[in-house]
Amino acid sequence: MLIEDQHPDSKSIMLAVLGAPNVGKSSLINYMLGTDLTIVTNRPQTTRNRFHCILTIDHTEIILVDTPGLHRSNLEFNKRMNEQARGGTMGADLNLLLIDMSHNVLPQFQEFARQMEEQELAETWVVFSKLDLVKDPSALPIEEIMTAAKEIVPSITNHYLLSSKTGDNVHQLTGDICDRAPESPHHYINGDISNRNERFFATEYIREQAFQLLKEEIPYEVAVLIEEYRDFKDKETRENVDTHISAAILVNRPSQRGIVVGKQGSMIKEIGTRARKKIAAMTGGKVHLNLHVKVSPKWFKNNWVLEEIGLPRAQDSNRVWRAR
Ligand SMILES: Nc1nc2c(ncn2[C@@H]2O[C@H](COP(=O)(O)OP(=O)(O)O)[C@@H](O)[C@H]2O)c(=O)[nH]1
Ligand SMILES: [Mg+2]
Repeated sequence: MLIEDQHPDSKSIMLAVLGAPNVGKSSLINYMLGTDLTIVTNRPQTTRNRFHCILTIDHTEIILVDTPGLHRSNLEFNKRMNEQARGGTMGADLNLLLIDMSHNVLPQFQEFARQMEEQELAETWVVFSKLDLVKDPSALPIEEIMTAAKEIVPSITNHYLLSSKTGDNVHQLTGDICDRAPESPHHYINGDISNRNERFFATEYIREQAFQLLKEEIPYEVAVLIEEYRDFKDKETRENVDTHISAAILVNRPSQRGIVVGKQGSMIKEIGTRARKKIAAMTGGKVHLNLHVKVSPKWFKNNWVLEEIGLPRAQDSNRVWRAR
């Protein structure tokens, strides 16, 4: 959708934010937006869906597409996440390929090229992330690395070294993105920061806390389904005063129920308390959050659940009966 009657200097650019799990894609987006919109944890594969985050600077609209990190897998669930990641490059004017500087960098380019298969990519800027973790960045043979990288990913034209923790060099990147943006009407109303609604982010914030608080493999076997989401508005001001949310935390195995509930309900209470704070910061009103745990064996193979959490069938989905 295009918004009519726009300023003649309007510019708009869409960027796909790409890279392996845990390289710092969501952190960079949050830093650029200036809010903790998209969820960040110290575990790989936290982001499961792709969505738009929007930042407007003067008359320039920057649409950042957060994507799950690409990773090799034959599991249906992972195939659908990979599809979300690959689909993020469609329609993008520019790709930001994040490479974690605190690890060996060239294999990350190779893995990216393998994952993208033969897909044609728009112009790609490399973002070497986590600069703060590198002791002596000037000792890195960046020019050599870039020459090798361009052979692996030919769409690369430019590169940045930055940290989303300290903010070093992020403004330089943001400025260059603004300069690169083509003249175009805006796609979102000024003030919108995402194409996903508060209900989507509510599930994300619950999942974020589950990811942070639960140990080992359990977070990966957790999904969050909203069962009820109701806003109550003030009769006069029409402002949100109260949001009532009921959500189920799905687990794969009966033994996981007790772990998510915790001793005398302490774990689920903690997840709820932390998530509620983040949701309330988003809605600006009071939030009543009711969480319960539901055992749903192999939910990650269940098409209904996958659709419900925003992962429709992928091109290479296992099911032969997929809808065309
Ligand atoms: N030290 C440091 N850590 C970072 C930086 N960017 C991200 N991280 C951490 O790396 C982890 C993964 O970040 P996240 O943004 O979720 O990565 P994503 O999976 O690519 O979206 C989190 O623990 C972040 O706090 C950075 O610039 N410096
Ligand atoms: Mg992420």
